[in-house]
Amino acid sequence: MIESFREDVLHGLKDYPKRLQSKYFYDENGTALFQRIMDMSTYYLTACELEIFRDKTVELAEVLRVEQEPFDLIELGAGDAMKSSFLLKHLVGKKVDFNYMPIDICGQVLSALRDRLKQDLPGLTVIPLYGEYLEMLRKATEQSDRRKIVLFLGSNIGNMELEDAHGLCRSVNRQLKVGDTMLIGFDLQKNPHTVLQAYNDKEGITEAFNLNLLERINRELDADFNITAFQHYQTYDPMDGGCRSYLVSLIDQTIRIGEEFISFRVNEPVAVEISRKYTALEIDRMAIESGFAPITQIADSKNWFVDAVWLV
Ligand code: AVJ
Repeated sequence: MIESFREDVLHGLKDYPKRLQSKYFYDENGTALFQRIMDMSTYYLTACELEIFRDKTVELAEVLRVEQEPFDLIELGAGDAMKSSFLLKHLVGKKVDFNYMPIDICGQVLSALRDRLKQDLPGLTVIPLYGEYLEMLRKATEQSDRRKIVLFLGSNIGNMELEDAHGLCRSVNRQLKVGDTMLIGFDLQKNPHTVLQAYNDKEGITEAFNLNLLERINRELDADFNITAFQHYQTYDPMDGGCRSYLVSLIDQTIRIGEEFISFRVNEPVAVEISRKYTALEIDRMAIESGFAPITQIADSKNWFVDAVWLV
């Protein structure tokens, strides 16, 4: 994993314009910072999807056809599984026959999740899968023939450019069989101020979250970034739903990464994250173009966020 991190970082920083991949945010520090983001009042996404899972648990269970047992419930990027826990609790309470397979790229997060679920839901079979989405999904499909329900929550799909998001959904679709289901969380386009504020807090938590990527490169790849020489810059374009964050170099500087050197000009931006916002129409289109049948979209009371249910 270290090798591909180094390759991806160097490849992105030698390109023009420079870029880094936001999937590398989530080391132990980054995961803790993301927890703090989820606690911010302006970061509405978590609260919206939590409301859906808390208040519409029965509806979710129904559209996922959980009465068709047994099945494997696979969660891509499970994190602390706060939202899915409402569904897990409901299913365990109804003695539904299923395995829970959380996938995450943060090992600490996965073992903490397994420990918590052992405590809170002792009747649940948990099979943690540590690694990248598609590799681990492959592992899960190889392990058993049971029907699959794949959860991809939290608008994690938003972290991909449109074509990449389509590509991921198509890859997931190819690994699934007729009758399998995918439930996927999308943040909807809304008032642009609301979106921008969620990613541009004055407390600097989002900035620290972004800068942690440079610190992670220092820690893991023997680099010498001075993080005070970079600044977080956030944009939201309501015309295309792209909410993008950049790290801007504040001075002319040359950074060493292992044995390589990368130069930054003053005010040169590095693209680090997209958190794409969707329309309901784009979501259905994505389902169809990646081989799924869109069944329904379940929204929160503000209609800011939806969990879309797609059938293979
Ligand atoms: C974890 C990918 C859903 O894009 O909204 C939060 C990450 N980045 N604030 C998002 C994030 C900046 C978050 N996701």
